Amino acid sequence: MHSKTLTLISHHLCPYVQRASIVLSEKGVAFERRYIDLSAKPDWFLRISPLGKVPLLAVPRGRSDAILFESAVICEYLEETQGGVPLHPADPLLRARHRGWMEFGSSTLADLWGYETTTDEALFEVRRQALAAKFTTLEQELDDGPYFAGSQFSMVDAVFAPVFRYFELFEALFDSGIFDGLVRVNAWRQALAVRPSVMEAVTDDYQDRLMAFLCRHDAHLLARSRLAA
Ligand SMILES: N[C@@H](CCC(=O)N[C@@H](CS)C(=O)NCC(=O)O)C(=O)O
Repeated sequence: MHSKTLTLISHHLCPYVQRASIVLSEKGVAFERRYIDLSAKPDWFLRISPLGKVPLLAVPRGRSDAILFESAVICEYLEETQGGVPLHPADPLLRARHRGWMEFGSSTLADLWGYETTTDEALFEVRRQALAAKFTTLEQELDDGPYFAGSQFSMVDAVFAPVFRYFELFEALFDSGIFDGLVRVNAWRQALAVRPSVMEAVTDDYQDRLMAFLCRHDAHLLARSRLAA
């Protein structure tokens, strides 16, 4: 690839892509997007993506771009190289703790994948409980907000905003109880949902695409929503 500006190789539903998009927007960095179909990965993509996954960040450099893979790596690179507001704490100990919570976000996404794709009722319940436990742990970590670390938006917020976005549709379909009584987590969800960088990280048809994804997987979540109707 030979790009003129930073280019984020994307997929419309990918939460890891959204992390990078949010960080780019928060830092006021101009970038382009190139969407790919993960069910029919183009050859040019397979040649440059070591794990065959999005996101990739193509960084203009001489005759051919440097390609970065793995969302956390991309976010850290942007933090180190781009201006704008720092998204990590200056204190090394606090920064290390934030990186731990970013990893906690990835683990939450792994639970979410099972929750949204399984056709099996028992497995769905296991994942529902795992997600409830994750958010209960977060409730204990949060302070007065509105963001993870208080008044300043951080990298941990960029990781959790795409996690919470799933639930804008999922909770409308079926009241899972996952967020019951989690006052701080619920306030955090609301603050993230209206942040411009978060809103701009997906296209307007995001919810339609997510619904189509659930239908393609014949997700148990849809069966629960039919029961609840
Ligand atoms: N650890 C990776 C995870 C990225 C990832 O799982 N991306 C998914 C889409 S959300 C993907 O590209 N999947 C394609 C595949 O596994 O074939 C990161 O943080 O970037």
